Amino acid sequence: MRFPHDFFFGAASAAYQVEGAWNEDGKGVSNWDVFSKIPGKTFEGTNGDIAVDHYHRYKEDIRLMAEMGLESYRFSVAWTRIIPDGDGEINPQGLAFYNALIDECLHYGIVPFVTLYHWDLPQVLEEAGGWTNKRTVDAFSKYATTCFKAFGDRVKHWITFNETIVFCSLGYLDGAHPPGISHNPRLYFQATHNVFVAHARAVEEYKKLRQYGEIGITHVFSPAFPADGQADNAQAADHANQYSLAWFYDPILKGAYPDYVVGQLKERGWTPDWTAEELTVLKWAAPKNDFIGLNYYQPQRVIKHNPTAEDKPAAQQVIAGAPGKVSFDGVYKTVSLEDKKYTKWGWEISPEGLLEGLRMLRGAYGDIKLYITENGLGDQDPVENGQILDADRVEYIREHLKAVKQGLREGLHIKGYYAWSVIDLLSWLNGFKKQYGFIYVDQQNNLTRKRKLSFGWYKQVIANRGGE
Ligand code: BGP
Repeated sequence: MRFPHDFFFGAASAAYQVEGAWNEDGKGVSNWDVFSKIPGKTFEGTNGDIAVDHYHRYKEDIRLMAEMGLESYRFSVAWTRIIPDGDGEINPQGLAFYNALIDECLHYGIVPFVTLYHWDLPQVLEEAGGWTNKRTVDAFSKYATTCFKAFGDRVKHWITFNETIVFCSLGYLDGAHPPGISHNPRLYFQATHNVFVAHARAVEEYKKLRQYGEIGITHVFSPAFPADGQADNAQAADHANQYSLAWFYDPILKGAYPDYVVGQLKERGWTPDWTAEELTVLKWAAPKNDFIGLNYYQPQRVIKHNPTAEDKPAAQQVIAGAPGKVSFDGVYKTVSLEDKKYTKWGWEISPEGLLEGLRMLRGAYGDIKLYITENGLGDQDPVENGQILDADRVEYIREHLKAVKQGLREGLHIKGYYAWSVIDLLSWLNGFKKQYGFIYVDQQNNLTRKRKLSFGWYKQVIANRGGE
């Protein structure tokens, strides 16, 4: 079986991780521009001031993507280029950059898939409370509408937010992302709710414009499975799925929050400040979502945890991170299992987890339209005689594509696969040490681009529509 002709073989990036040019052409300052410069916050003090200089080298990068046969490029827009102070004046130079980027993609027949928010919030809004302040929701509406109007004639695929669970949990439970707050579940849930409302409003705005494209959201997809057959652990996995899956997917797809979590929040005093009008907007927008984007890296293996004095208050299990953390309410814990394979960063490699998770998702939400918007191997790639021989990445993507293929055989509506990442880029907390790209960026030699082994391999996959 080959992949259908309307299935996109793509790859992804995000503005802060690739663009650089952090203060050029009228761009405003983002929360990451500030946060990454606080000593000790990022790996060896790396930041996105230059990143991989995609802002200046996008033409070369897109030419390489075209050579690879890439069908679609998922990238994000930096809010601070479009509206530098968050909700004030529009910056024409910011619009010009993305117009040029989009046109360059279209010139080669590469379909642009645009994420509006991949974590770089205007600093002015962050200082006013970020996603916990409803002013940010209004500001996002204005920003999103500006993008739809400016680019919507050529961009027909929109993702509002990337991984709400990650930027909210790392921002308000773990303190590892801006605004750097730890152990505050009340703010965490408030921020997630505000993001869902901002998403719903953007869907509303987009549909009003009648641009006849599609709009959705990208969530982390890290389904939880019990570590073994014990009933307690099965219950703990259910609990994990309620908090890390249902809390995020239900308001988008069902237009209402899961009763179980709502009850728990009430008991603990963590219920967000939500209005009847906001809850109605969620309900209204739910059936208008065109798709859900899934970022799949690994499943969660879960056991029940009995909190002790030492580990409370516990940090949030960060979904995209390595196992070993206790959930923020202390109820469960994620573990590594001896019979599983892990990356150098301790992320489980499990194509089966993707397939099983997809089946679980269908059970909960029916036959929805899906894109795999991120999946890939973070590695320190082996360089031999100047060649980047990332055979492990080839193996990783090959196996995950097989799982996607099996999902298609079973009738799932998966419409595309975006490898993370198209090019080596800045990892938020791991700097340039951890690479994901098909295109290598030589940090020692003026950021020169080189094709990796995986580049030629993915090219073949695309040319043969999934046959090798
Ligand atoms: C996802 C993010 C990406 C990317 C990826 C890999 O959570 O959407 O932006 O960073 O994870 O993460 P890392 O760089 O931490 O390995």
